[in-house]
Amino acid sequence: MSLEHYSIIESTLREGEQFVNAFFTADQKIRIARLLDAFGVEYIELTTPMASPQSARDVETIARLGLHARTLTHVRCNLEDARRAVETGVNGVDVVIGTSSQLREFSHGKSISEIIDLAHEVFAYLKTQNVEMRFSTEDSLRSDPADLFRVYGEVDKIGIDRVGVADTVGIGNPRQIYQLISELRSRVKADIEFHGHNDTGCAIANAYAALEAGATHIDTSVLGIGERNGITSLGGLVARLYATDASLVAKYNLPMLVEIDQTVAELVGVDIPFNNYITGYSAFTHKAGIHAKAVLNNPSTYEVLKPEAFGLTRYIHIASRLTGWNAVRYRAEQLKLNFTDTEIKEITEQIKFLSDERVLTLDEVDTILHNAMRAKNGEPMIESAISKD
Ligand code: HCA
Ligand code: CU
Repeated sequence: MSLEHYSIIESTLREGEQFVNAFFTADQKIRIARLLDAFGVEYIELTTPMASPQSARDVETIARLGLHARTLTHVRCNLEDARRAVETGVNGVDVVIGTSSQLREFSHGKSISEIIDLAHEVFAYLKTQNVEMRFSTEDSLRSDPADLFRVYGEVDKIGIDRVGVADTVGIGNPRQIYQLISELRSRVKADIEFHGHNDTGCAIANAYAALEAGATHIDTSVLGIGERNGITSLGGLVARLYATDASLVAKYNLPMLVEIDQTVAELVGVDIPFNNYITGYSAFTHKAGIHAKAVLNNPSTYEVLKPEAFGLTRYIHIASRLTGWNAVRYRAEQLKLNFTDTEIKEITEQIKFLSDERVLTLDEVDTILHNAMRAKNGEPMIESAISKD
């Protein structure tokens, strides 16, 4: 298991640009690159300079920012693309070509032998250029394993740095990814990268299985944005690794995730999904009385991620019929209101009763608490939002 020595290849500025709503300007790309760099990702992958003149200028600009992260650009397996990639000044070139029968037939029309010949030509050139070299097989999961291992074996003999497995269509499950990467690990010397799409909800689990099987590099994008519904998300991978062992992600500036997710969400015109890993609206909210009681005693009862590690705080939701008196007492203490347990239990019954009638807000619950204290002290009630209805 190479979990301790993995690197993130952050592809928001390549795969992420393939998300339907992504139209990053040069300034926006620089902003994203700097945020990711400050977070501490090891690599930033950029759209091919062949895409458009502006794309080429943007790769050149970001390659010259002097980031800590190494810059990569992503190109097709041909000499012209490889030359143009090197000219941009990036640290590494990620070469990709489809190996499944679907892509060989309907995309580039090349046989496995022709793919191997092209790879020889491209890497013979790149080897003279002092750049990191990666070769990846698009649609690896639907490729014939015999073809895959033949191609990977050939590029490994050339002495490239990294081979990539790409689940381009999101069809793989963790067991299949584990098997494929384990087999590949036993066959090549090169580092192994995994790139997984999320069409069937397995992208994070697959990336994790890849690491367990010996992969050394994982592709991510912020919020998982990419073609269709995207790939392994940066925050999701971090959450998965943190839950295994917080030291695995100690190298990253975790509190920056919130700003990173918010920035990219805004730039592509979406909200952060409510159920997003770490930064989702409800990620650290506890509601049922039984959960709230235990979390108040010890957060690890229902939290495998510590909100404080990400600069966030947990929230105990009390304005519902599922609430419990421990949670209500906690809220009363926050408001500096002292009740006996019997009183708190009565107030809790009142909250439950009202919640059965309609949705309550936290403000309304606070008013109930304040009024209970006033009643206890013989003071007049404050005007209650509840009675207005
Ligand atoms: C794509 C290409 C790719 C490449 C992945 C890689 C994929 O189809 O847009 O270079 O490893 O998913 O296969 O993103
Ligand atoms: Cu992809």
